[in-house]
Parts: sequence; structure tokens; C-alpha cells
Amino acid sequence: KILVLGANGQIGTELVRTLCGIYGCDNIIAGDITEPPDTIKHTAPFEIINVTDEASVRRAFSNHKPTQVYLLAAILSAVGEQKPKMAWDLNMNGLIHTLDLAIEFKTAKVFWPSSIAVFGPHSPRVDTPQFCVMDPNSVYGFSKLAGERWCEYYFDKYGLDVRSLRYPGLIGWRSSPGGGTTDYAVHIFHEALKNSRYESFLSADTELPMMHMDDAIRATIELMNTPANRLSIRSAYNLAGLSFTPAQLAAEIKKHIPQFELTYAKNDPRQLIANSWPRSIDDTYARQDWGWKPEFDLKGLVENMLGNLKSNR
Ligand code: VAH
Repeated sequence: KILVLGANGQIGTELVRTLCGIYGCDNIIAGDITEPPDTIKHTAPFEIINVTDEASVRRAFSNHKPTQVYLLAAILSAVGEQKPKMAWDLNMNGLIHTLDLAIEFKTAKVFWPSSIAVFGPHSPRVDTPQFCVMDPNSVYGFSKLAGERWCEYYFDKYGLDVRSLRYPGLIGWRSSPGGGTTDYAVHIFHEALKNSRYESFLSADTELPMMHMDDAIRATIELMNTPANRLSIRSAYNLAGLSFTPAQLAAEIKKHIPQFELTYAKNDPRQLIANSWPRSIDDTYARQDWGWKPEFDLKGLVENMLGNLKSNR
């Protein structure tokens, strides 16, 4: 069985769908803290699993003896600043419960997402390298940095085959983002189609590393399928798609919706988080270790998002 924890989230929803396609829905267990909302139609069996409750996660491991576990449950950057202790508890204890149980139940492979949020104000901001100063100042960011340290520790000390990617902001049409700083880049498409206007909570020139969800899911599957002896990074791989600003995204949307208007909110707390993150990422190690290459550029991403949102309304 393959266990997906946090299955109702922006990434989890898409991972369950992809893993069903590869391994068959009967071999997937989708777990989350609440039943999926009506907007999510999981094709895999679903059960309530609370990753902050060790007994709940233990029951899942004991019942299903998973060969692979994907732990996507997390509180993201913006919500994490509103609920710092809950974010630390969920992001850290959820991971440690999962790592310990993966060892106890001999799970072959574990995936856990990190993020570009692990970089901070003193990290190089352009072509941010795999190794550099990392002083994240969001709870989410330093929970992901600490999580990377735990993953590498469990690999080095116990030989657990846990793998991780530092995802950029993810943009997909099949699921909604959940409380992050990059969420504007998803909401903008829904609003453009509905109202031909959107108010961005990030300023016009805020350049951030982004990626189409299809590229992120493919990178995840490629990483998990790479022979272990080819992997040189056991914290989390830098992974790059494309970088853009809200103004550049709006200009590309205008090519399809000429009357689209983007306005800008002032003093949104998420601007401070975005200001501490890289503008672009150097993903040399992912390219070297498994031949990573993104497929979506800005033109292709906008066409794909608008096209799919239109035909799936
Ligand atoms: C967030 N979408 O905004 C997440 C992600 C790089 C951004 O970690 O918090």
C-alpha cells in the first residue's frame, strides 16, 4: 500500500490522483484530518488520519504496512505566522511520528516536501544554491529547515530512504492552495476568468520561484523512482521551474483576457515573507542526479491554467 498523509491538500490531492494512475487506486490510502470537501473526489480509499496524534498514524501504519509514505500534511507560511505553535507542532511532530513509524514498520521509501521557504534574508537571492546561509524567519520556513535536518539524520543514522524537494510556489488547476504566500498565483487565474480583475497581496515587482503542479508532481515521481545510490542530497533538493512577478504574470494573462486588471493591496503580511525568499533557484543537483528539467514556461503555464479552468468550470 502507498499512504498519502495530507491527501486533501493542494499537493496531496494531485499526488493521490497520480499515484492511483501508476499503482492502481486499491493500492493507495488517502489520509487527512477531515473528510475530503465536496470539491475533492478522491478515487483512492480515504480515512481520517491525524499526523499530530502518534496513535492515529500508528494505526495507519499497522493496518496498511505501507511500502511508501508521502507526508504532505503541513501548515503553510501565511497561516503559520497566525498559528506559530500549531504550525511547529504539526510540521515537526507530524514528520517525526512518520519517520519513527517508517523505521518500525520498515517502509521502503518516504517522501516529505520542503520548500524555498528554508532560505532567508541572508541567503543569496538569485540562483540560490543548494548550500548557503539559511536564516528563514517564518515558522513554516524554519520548521521545513529543521525537517530537512531530521530527514538527513534518519537517513544517515538509521538508513531510512527518505527523500525531499524544496518546492517553489506551486500552481495547479485541479486543487486549491492552502494558506501560503504564493497562493496569489493560483487565485489570480480563477479571478481573471470570473471577474477579469484581481487584487494581488504581493507587490508588482515581487519575483518568486514558481512551478506548474504537473512539473512538481513529475519531479516527485522522478525523484522517488531514482535508484538510491544516485542521490547525493538527503536533506532536500533545490528544484526550479520558472520565476516571475505578479506584473509579469498579469501581462501574460492579458494576452488571453485583454481587459484583465491587476491591482495591488498594501501592507499585506505575506509581503514580508516573500521579501525574505529567493527570486530564483539553482537546481544543479536535481539536474545532475536524475536529469531534472521543467516543462512549463510562463506562456505554457498561463495557457494550461486558463484552458483547463475554462473547460473544468
Ligand atoms: C507557501 N506555497 O507559500 C507554499 C510554499 C514556496 C511557497 O512553501 O507557503
